[in-house]
Amino acid sequence: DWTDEERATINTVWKRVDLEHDGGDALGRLLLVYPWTQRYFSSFGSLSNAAAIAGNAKVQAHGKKVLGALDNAAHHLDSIKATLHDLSDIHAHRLHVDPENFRRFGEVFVIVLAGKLGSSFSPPVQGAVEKFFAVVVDGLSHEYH
Ligand code: ZNH
Repeated sequence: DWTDEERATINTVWKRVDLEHDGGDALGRLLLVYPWTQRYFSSFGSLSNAAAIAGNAKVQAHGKKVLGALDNAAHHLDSIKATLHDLSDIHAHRLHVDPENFRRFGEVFVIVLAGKLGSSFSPPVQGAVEKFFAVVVDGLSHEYH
């Protein structure tokens, strides 16, 4: 359940998200900081260093796709699990992505946001964003069994 303050905070923060670029930035960080996550993206071409990752159009395009799903979740705070049901099923049974990576993606996304928002990324803002990602990770992990 969300407090009015959490809802307002997530709404405000989400307006600052750049749907075009922030997902690619976060995915790029994931691939660099946790290089073993690159195994899921063997068709993406060179991911050998920061410049290759940043300049990789497939990484950017995939980050945008991921962020589109997060955008949808941010607009359906009361039904995140249902909203992510099909994606959870795909990641569990077709893509076989270790769900631990959803948590890691949340962490790098929080870091991207913190960098953008600077001093307006206050502790309460971080709290609301972390809670949002916890619920998203829970939803994405739901069909793993
Ligand atoms: Zn993921 C895919 C979302 C995380 C891996 N994804 C995907 C998609 C989406 C997503 C929307 C598309 C689907 C279709 O096509 O139908 N993701 C997502 C989200 C998240 C994620 C929301 C979080 C938050 N993923 C992730 C991670 C990983 C992944 C972390 C690893 C590491 N995905 C993936 C893959 C894929 C996907 C591999 C497929 C790709 C291609 O294109 O093939």
